[in-house]
Amino acid sequence: MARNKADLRGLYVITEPGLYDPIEGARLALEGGAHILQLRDKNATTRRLIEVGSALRTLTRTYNALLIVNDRVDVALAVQADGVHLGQDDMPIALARRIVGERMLIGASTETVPEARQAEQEGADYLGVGPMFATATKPDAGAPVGPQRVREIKAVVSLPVFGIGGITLENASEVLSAGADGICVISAVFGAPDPLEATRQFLRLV
Ligand code: 3NM
Repeated sequence: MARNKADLRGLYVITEPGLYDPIEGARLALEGGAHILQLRDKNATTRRLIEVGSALRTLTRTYNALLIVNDRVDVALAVQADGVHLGQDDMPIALARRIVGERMLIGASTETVPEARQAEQEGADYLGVGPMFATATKPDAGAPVGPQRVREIKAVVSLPVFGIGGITLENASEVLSAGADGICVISAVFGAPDPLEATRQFLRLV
């Protein structure tokens, strides 16, 4: 499955069932040009994750985009995703690597420079760094770390870095100017009146 790591840049859109139907939302984001799509649903059953993930696998192949599954190594393998994204409380990266092998991408959520260094040492392929700004989408996210954190992390790791958290059309350029290889967005796309148009506008920035 795994694709070239050079694909790890650009616009990374994450599903949020509370805001938009994940399959229809994914179709709009991909039509708008999103490069990477993540299946994220903290409440779905395993059966439902596999159903939605399989549909997203078909869509992402059609649009030549990467598919990443949040948290769940087993679901990522089951739907033949390109990668799995792991938070600080999920399976340790090195252990996930033993399970998924070298071909699958592993992303890691990091907030601090030590976490970023550690994720790189454990074998992550890319980092999500955030929250960049205040976000209502993830109530348990910590205080915003700001685009400066991207600059600090890019100075010490050699992995692609995506800013995440509270990113909008208005502030995305601050994150990119800090050296981010891409941006992750949820509500700025799926909370927008027209997710397709919102995606197209982000595409002009990345
Ligand atoms: N992870 P929005 S912030 C899923 O900081 C997620 O690691 C974050 O949603 C982190 O684009 C976040 O609507 C929510 O702010 C991002």
